[in-house]
Amino acid sequence: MSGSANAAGTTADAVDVLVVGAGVTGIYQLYRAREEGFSVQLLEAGDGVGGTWYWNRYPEARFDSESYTYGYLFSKELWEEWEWSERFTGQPENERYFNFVVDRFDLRRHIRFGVRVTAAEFDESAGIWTVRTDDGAEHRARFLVAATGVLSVPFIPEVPGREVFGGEQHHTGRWPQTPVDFTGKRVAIIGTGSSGVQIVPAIADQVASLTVYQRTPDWCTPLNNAPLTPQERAEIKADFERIRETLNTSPSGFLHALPSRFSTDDTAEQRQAFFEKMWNSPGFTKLTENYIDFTTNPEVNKEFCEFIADKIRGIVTDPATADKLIPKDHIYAGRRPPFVTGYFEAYNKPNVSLVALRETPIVRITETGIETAEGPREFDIIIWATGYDFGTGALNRLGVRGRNGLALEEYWSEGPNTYLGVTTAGFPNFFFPGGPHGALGNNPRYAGDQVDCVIGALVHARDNGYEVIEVDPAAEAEWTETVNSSGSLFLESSYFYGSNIPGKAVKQLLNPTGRPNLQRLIAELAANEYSAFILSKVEEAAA
Ligand code: NA7
Repeated sequence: MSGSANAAGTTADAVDVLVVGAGVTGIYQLYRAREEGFSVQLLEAGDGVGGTWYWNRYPEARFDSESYTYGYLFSKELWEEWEWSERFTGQPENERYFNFVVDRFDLRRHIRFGVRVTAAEFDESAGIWTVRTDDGAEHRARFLVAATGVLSVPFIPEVPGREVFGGEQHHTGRWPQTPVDFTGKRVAIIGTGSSGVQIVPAIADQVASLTVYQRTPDWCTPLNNAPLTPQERAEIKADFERIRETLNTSPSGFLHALPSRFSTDDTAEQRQAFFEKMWNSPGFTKLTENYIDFTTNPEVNKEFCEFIADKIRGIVTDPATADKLIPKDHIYAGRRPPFVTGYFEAYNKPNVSLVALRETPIVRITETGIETAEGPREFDIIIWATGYDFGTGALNRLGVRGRNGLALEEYWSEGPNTYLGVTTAGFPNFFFPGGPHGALGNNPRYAGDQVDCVIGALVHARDNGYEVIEVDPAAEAEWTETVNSSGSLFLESSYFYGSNIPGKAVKQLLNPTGRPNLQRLIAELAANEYSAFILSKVEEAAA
C-alpha cells in the first residue's frame, strides 16, 4: 500500500502503519507489520525500548509473570538465543531483552525515539492519519496503532505543597536514568501497590529511615523467585513448541496448571496444608492453581485470607503494625494482588515504620517533609508509588480526533467504547491493542492476540483492495455492553475501574469475559471476513 496515490489525496509521504509506543505490544506490532510487508514507523517518547521496562527502573522493579511466559513466542530462534537468569527477572534484564529483540530482528531503524505524540487527526477525504509530535514534526499514516499501554501514565495525587518540597521526588513510573542514591537518606514512600511493596525491602538496608505511607493494604504473598538452573534453562529451551502451544491457549496466559480440586474435597486441615503449598508457590499460581471454587466461593477465599493474615502476624513482630498490614475491605484478588520478597520482614527493622493513612491522613507536603494529622516528619526523598491512570490514560491524552473531528477523550468521557478492545467506532483505521477491554491475565499474551487481530484485519483489507477499516457501531455497542455487564472479581473501587483517578468515569477497563472468549471472537471475526468492520475505499468512506 505504501506510497500509492488515490483519488482523494496523495499518500506519497504516508507509511502504511504508524505505531505509537515501543513497549512489549508495540515492538510486536512493529515486527508483525513489517513481516507482512507494510511500511511501518514507530514513535516512542522514551529514549529506549521496553515501555514499562524502560520507565520503571526503580529498585527491585521485577516481573511477576514468569519471564519466559512474558517474552515473545514468535521466533524459535529468539527463544533459543535468549537466556533468562531467573524465574522472575528484574527491570535491567527485562530492558536488555527488549533491546536484544529489536536488534535481533533489525527493528530499531523503524523506531524514532524521544518524540511524544501530541495530536492525531484523521483526514476523511484522504483516509490518512496526520500525527504530530512534540518536536514539531508531522507524520502521516494509513493506519494508526496506539500501543501505548495500560499502565503508562503515572498518577500523583494532588497533595498540597508538593511543589515546595526541597528534596528529591520520584514517581515509580518515571524513575531517573541515573540510579537514586539512598545511602543514609530519610525516605518516604507513598503507596503500597505492586510497585511500592517491591521497593520497601530493596532499600530498607541502605536508608537511614524509611516511612511507608499506606492507604489500603493489599493481600501480599511471596513471589518465590529463584535463579533458573542450567537444567531448567535447557528444559525451557528444548520445550519451545509445547510451551508456546500452552501459552497461546492458556486462559490466563500463564504456564500454570489448571486447578484440580474443590475446597470441599479437602478437610480444614488439608486446606491449611494446601494453602501452605500455595504460599510457597511462585507468583500468580496462588490465584491460577488455587481451588476450583476459589473465585466463586467467598468462604474458601476468606479462609485463604485468614491464612495469609496469620502469616503476616507470624512475620511482623509488632502486633499493631501487623494488624495495619492486613487488608480489611476485600478478599483475595478483589484488587490486583502484589507479590513480595521480604516485604513484611522489612517492618521488623528499627529504621522502617508504617503510617496508616486512613487513621493518619497526609495534610500537606512541606519544604522539608510530610505533615500528617500527627505532625511533620522530615525527609530527603519522597517516592510516589501511587499508580497509574489505568487502561485509557494514555489513549485519552494522545489528542486523537476521528470523523468530524470527534475527540477520543470526549467519546470516552463516560468510559471506553471498544470492539474487542482493539478499535472504536468513528475512528477509522485506528487500533489500540493492549488497551482497555482486552486484558485478563498475563499482559503480553492477550495483547499479542490483539496485535494478531489488527494485523489480520490489515492484511484482509489489503488483499481485498480496501483502504478504510471501521468497526460497525452495533458491534462496538454489543462488545462494550458485554464487558460492562460482566461481573469480575475485582472491586469497583480498584484501578481496573478507574476509581483511583479523581473525576474519572467508573467503568470496567478490563475484559472480564476472559481470554478464551476474546480469542474465540477474534477467530470468528476473521472467519466471517471481518464482517463486524465496514471496509471501503477512501472515496466511499469519505462519502
Ligand atoms: P497501584 O497498584 O495502583 O498502587 C498505587 C498505590 O498508591 C496504592 O497503594 C494506592 O492506595 C496508593 N495511593 C494512590 N493515591 C493515593 C493517595 N492520594 N494517598 C495515598 N496513597 C495513594 O500502582 P503500582 O504502581 O503499585 O502497581 C501498578 C501495576 O504495576 C500493578 O498492578 C502491576 O500490574 C504492576 P489505594 O489502594 O488507592 O488506597
